[in-house]
Amino acid sequence: MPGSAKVMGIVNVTPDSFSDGGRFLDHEAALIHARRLIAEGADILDIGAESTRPGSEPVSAEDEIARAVPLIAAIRAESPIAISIDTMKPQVARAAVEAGANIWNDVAALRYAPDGPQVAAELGCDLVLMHMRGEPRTMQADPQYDDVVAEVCEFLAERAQAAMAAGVAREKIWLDPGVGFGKRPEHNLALIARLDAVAALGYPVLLGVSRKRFIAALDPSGGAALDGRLAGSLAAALAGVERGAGVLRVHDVAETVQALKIWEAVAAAR
Ligand code: HH2
Repeated sequence: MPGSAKVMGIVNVTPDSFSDGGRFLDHEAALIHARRLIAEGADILDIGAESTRPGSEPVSAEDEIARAVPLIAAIRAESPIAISIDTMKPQVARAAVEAGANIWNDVAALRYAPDGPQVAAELGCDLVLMHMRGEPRTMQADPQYDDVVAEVCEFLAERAQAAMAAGVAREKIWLDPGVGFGKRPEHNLALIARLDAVAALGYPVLLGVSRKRFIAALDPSGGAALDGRLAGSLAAALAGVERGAGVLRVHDVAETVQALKIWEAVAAAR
């Protein structure tokens, strides 16, 4: 139902340092951040151990597991909050679910490895299938679409079918148009504007617009820095909720919770 969106808070554990000391400090900082997002009202925490920013380099499954799993276990030891693992790799998803994660957030929509659909079915957790054109290292090179909304919807419907064909239950599947993943600003805007078309596929819709580059494209002066994109992030998120987004993936949990409260109160006051 439009107007009752959940908030998924982003917790990245992507250290610059690979030394043991660096890893421990990154873990502690991520745990403190997770606690803060829970206190601010997050419904879900999304744990990411591999950056998927445009141009980012891949990380090995072993490194992803070494970063994400201790953090998931530590959060799970102190909170019943829903936890998602943001990974393309089935073996990372498996290790994360064994450590207490409830959701596999897969930006590759089960295309990264041949055993993806099978592992998703075995894990039995909730599953986010996201649209991405290309792969993170090169996806922003020159993305082209004839009809971005129709093409994204067609892709998501096909990936949901592929997941179900492997044994994933229909009610476990969420869809995400993948804002910023192989898309120009006008593609991102069209997808937000027509998010109702994604919602019409009949699955819950997740939307991730927080601090993304299209905000800077529309507001080059204010949005140049990541911390100058909050207002734009909130505006885009609420536009998505109005069109059927059920989950918002965000960095700024407290601000998003407040924006949703006001938006929902206004919607209820009609
Ligand atoms: N965006 C990013 C990562 N994971 N998952 C879903 N389902 N939808 C998204 O839009 C999405 C996602 C962007 O990641 P990155 O640029 O690496 O940075 P951050 O994790 O800080 O948002």
